[in-house]
Parts: sequence; C-alpha cells; structure tokens
Amino acid sequence: MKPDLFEAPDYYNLDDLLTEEHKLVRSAARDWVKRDISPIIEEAAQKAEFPKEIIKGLAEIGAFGPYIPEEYGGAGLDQISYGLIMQEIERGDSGVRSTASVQSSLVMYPIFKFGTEAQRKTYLPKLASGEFMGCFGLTEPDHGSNPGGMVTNFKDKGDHYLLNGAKMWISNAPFADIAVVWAKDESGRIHGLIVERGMEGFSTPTTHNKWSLRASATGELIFDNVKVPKENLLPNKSGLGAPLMCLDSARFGIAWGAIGAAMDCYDTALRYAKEREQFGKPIGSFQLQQKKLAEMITEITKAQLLAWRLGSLRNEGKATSAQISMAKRNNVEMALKIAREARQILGGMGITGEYSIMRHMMNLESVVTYEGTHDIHLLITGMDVTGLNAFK
Ligand code: TGC
Ligand code: FAD
Repeated sequence: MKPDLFEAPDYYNLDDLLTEEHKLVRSAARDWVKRDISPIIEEAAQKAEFPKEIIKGLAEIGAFGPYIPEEYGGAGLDQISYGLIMQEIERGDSGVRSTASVQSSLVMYPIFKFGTEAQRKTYLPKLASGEFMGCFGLTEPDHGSNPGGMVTNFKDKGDHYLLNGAKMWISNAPFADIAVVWAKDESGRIHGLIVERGMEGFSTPTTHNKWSLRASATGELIFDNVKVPKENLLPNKSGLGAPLMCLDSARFGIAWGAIGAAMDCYDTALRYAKEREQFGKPIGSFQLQQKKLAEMITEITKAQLLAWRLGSLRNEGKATSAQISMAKRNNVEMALKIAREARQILGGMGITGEYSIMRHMMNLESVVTYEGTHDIHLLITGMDVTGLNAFK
C-alpha cells in the first residue's frame, strides 16, 4: 500500500469551532492511525483478520469509552471528542472503528448506564484498557431490523438464569471476553445480560466469506442452556428502549466515522487527480473530474457541519434519536457515494489494494446496513416529521 499522505480537508474552517482539547484528542488519534493502522490495515483486510495488536493503541488514544467518566477508566471526554476519535479511526478503516464503537457504545455504555456499581467497577476499567473486549448481541437470524421480535430468552431458575437462543452478525464476537446480550424474560420483556466467555453452553462461531469489514471479526453468539448468574443482569433499564439507547450512541459515532472514510477517499482522489496525466495534462484539469471533486468537498463539508451540530446538541443533552438517525443515514450515504466516485477518479488503480478507496467502499456497504439500515433511518425520519409510524 502507498505511504499515508493524508491531509484532512477543512473547507469551512471548522477547526475554529473546536476547543484545544478537541484538537489534541484528534491529533493523537490521527497520528496513531498514520503510524499503527495505515501500514498494516490493507494486509489485515486482505487476509480477513482482525489485527489484535492494535487493541492497546486503541485504548491509549481513548477510543474505548471516550465519554465514560475517568473514575471507571474512561477518558471523560465530551461528545465532539468522541466523534472526532471515531472520525480519525474510520479514516483508517471502518472495521477498526467498529471495534471501538462496539466496545464503547454497545458494551461500556450499557454497563455504565444500566448496570450496578459492582458491575461498573468489575468491567469498565478492564474494557477501557482493552484487557477485556466486548460484543453486543441484539440481531438474530430472523430479527434484524425488527429486534423487538427477538426469540432469545431466559428463565428464572432460582439462583441463576437459563439463557437460550442465538445472535447473528455480531462484531468482535469471535474474540470477545464478554457479551452484552439482549433477551426476553418469561413475560416477554427485554433485558440486558452480561455473558462471559467460558460459561458452559456459550459459543461464538466466526462468520466467514465477508467482502466487507474484512479487518473486523464478526460472529454468532449461541446460547445452549447457559447458566447466567443473577448478578449479571443489567437491572436499571428494560424494554427495547434500552438497546436502542445504546444504538443512539453508536449511530452518533458512525455519523462522524463515515466522514473519516469520505475524507480519506477525497484526499486520495484529489492527490491522484493532480498527479496523474492523460492527454498531456493532469486529469484534475478536466471538468468532469473537477465536478466530482467539487461535489465531494461540498458533501463532506455539509456532513461535518451536521456532525458538529449534533455533537453540540448531545453535549447539551438535547439531541433526539431522530436527529441521530438523520446524521447516520446522510453521512454514511455521503461517504459511500464519495468512495464510488473517488474510485473512478483512480481508474484501474482504484480497484487495487495500493490505495484505501476500494476497501473503504466495501466497508461502507456494512456501515450503511448495520446500526439500522438506510431504509430504517429514513422511516425514523419519516415518522418524526409526519407523526405516522410506518413500522406498525
Ligand atoms: P418502538 O415500538 O418504536 O420502540 C420500542 C421502545 O423503544 C423506545 N425507543 C427508543 N428509546 C431510546 N432510544 C431510541 N432511539 C428509541 N427508539 C424507540 C420507544 O419509545 C419504545 O419505548 P416504550 O417504553 O414505549 O416501550 O420499536 P419498534 O419495534 O417499532 O422498532 C423501531 C425501530 C425499527 C426504529 C427499531 O427497532 C430499530 O432501530 N431497528 C433497527 C435495528 C438496529 O439498528 N439494529 C442494530 C443492531 S447492533 C449493530 O448493528 C451493531 S454494528 C456495530 C459496529 O460494528 O459498529
Ligand atoms: P433485514 O432486517 O432483513 O432487512 C433486509 C432489507 O429489508 C433491508 O434493506 C431493510 O432496509 C429492509 N426492511 C426491513 N424492514 C423494513 C421496513 N419496515 N420497511 C422497509 N424496508 C424494510 N448486530 C448486532 O446486534 N451486533 C453487532 O455487533 C452487529 N454487527 C454487525 C456487523 C456487520 C458486518 C453486519 C453486516 C451487521 C452487523 N449487525 C450487528 C447486524 C445489523 O444491525 C443488521 O444486519 C441490520 O440491523 C439489518 O438487519 P438484517 O441484516 O436482518 O436485514
């Protein structure tokens, strides 16, 4: 793969809206991606292997629990810092950002928000340091967009719960030490349970043959009469709203992360368009290529503004779930379109692993599907503006 020459576009001087802390956090993440991700990521994706050696670095840049309070091992940062970290990591690879998103928003967040003080103290510091890795089991083979229909369930057996069922498409599952699993009790109410690797009847088979997020490990979670200690139930919220609150936090991170992938594609295509000559001049001098690049920077700038404003709203505790859906949907689609256009600017070279664009493009096909598909987020916006529910 070519050396990482990335320069971040900032067409509307958005840096003026950031604090010194935001810039420091971003620069630590950016430097780490250049040093530790860019040189290894193409090979990891080609081999379809999650590069476990990056876990320590992710912890060091604060990617595990950026907004979790420091007393639990988190970085204690605000939402814009969290977003900037996700942006920089996904600039390197969406699969690496997935690992961080899951650990932070789908494992640490529910333990912090819905767990007991003992659960927080047991798990959060180890998750923040990367000593423990976690995964989040919501999706099932027959329930993806409609998680409320889940069939995974647990029964009260007096001194423990007995868990049965299966989850599918679970990021980090093959190597996770713990899983936050959503399952129904005997009355059909959804609860979160912490399931630990090694519990009898719990297995995590790997999902193979992915053409997307190849550097991220995906797997199933199988529960065959797993005895879960009662103290592993997250007691402070139940119902579908609990996992959906976690998704709000992860979707917010994705809205920022997708900008990183888009910026990388744009920056690569811009450099290539200025260097590559055809018909005796740089291809960047042709109007058709300029149209592509001008539209890319326009869309990136709009997405940056959307993400920044959403971050400010979240810092004030005012962002709605529907606003988060809009940003996730818009920014991922923006990134996917830019990846496709950028790939064309590179001609044949665009399909090779010499450049990051094709990898981003393939990764973004997962990003546009997980954490709520493109359609689902449109319907959430539709419901918000009309007051009419298309899901029921
Ligand atoms: P609905 O009846 O609308 O709602 C059920 C209850 O939840 C409440 N609620 C929310 N609460 C908090 N945050 C939100 N965003 C919420 N949205 C809804 C709602 O008020 C209600 O509460 P209550 O008290 O009345 O019970 O639910 P529904 O069954 O009609 O479904 C709505 C729908 C379709 C929007 C939702 O289920 C959905 O978002 N589906 C998409 C599923 C999804 O996003 N799955 C993601 C799985 S995890 C993943 O992909 C990780 S990838 C990670 C990576 O690698 O980065
Ligand atoms: P389906 O729900 O079957 O949808 C198929 C199609 O139908 C989509 O186009 C969808 O938009 C459309 N559709 C569905 N319902 C409607 C409707 N009401 N109106 C209009 N169109 C509709 N899940 C986890 O729990 N944890 C994870 O860590 C995780 N990681 C993932 C990693 C990867 C690489 C992938 C690909 C997925 C991951 N997922 C994870 C699962 C992901 O969240 C689901 O794939 C996603 O929610 C969609 O569910 P589905 O694949 O079952 O598609």
